[in-house]
Amino acid sequence: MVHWTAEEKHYITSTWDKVNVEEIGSEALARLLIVYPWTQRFFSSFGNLSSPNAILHNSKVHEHGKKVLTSFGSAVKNLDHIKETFSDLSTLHCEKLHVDPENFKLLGNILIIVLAAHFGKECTPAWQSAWHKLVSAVAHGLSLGYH
Ligand code: HEG
Repeated sequence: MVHWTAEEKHYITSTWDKVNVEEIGSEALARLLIVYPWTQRFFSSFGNLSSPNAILHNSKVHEHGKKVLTSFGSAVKNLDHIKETFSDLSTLHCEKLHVDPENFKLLGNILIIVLAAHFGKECTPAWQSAWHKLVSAVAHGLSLGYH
């Protein structure tokens, strides 16, 4: 189990309380699809992903980004049980969706960049360290069901 200091919990929850999951989630997913275009292959049913502008304004990207970040939020609410929280989703991403778990790390890093862009003043080294620890724990939890 990952151990969290009171300071780390503070950096995570105080920022999370201000996050608009649709805005930040869609921005993070859109940036993933733009910066790492091979990730688009998982979203062939999402329609037009042919340019950065198309991706940023694609309503399915917005919807799915919101879904993913809402789910990410369950880690914030269950910091001491991240593995258990993502065990079903891990199996789903492995067995049904065939998503390479390396992509969870890419999305986590992009999420930190998007959060830093929105909440720049909070982005101290201690804040970054807490958030890196969180996105790594989520990526790890999501990869445990792979075989
Ligand atoms: Mg995944 C579906 C969560 C990263 C590709 N993802 C889902 C769903 C959730 C979720 C909650 C809906 C599951 C359901 O319908 O029961 N995803 C989730 C989290 C994270 C993540 C929490 C990382 C923080 N997902 C992720 C990444 C990719 C991906 C990096 C691919 C690059 N997810 C993916 C696809 C689907 C989901 C292709 C199915 C989309 C659809 O067709 O509706």
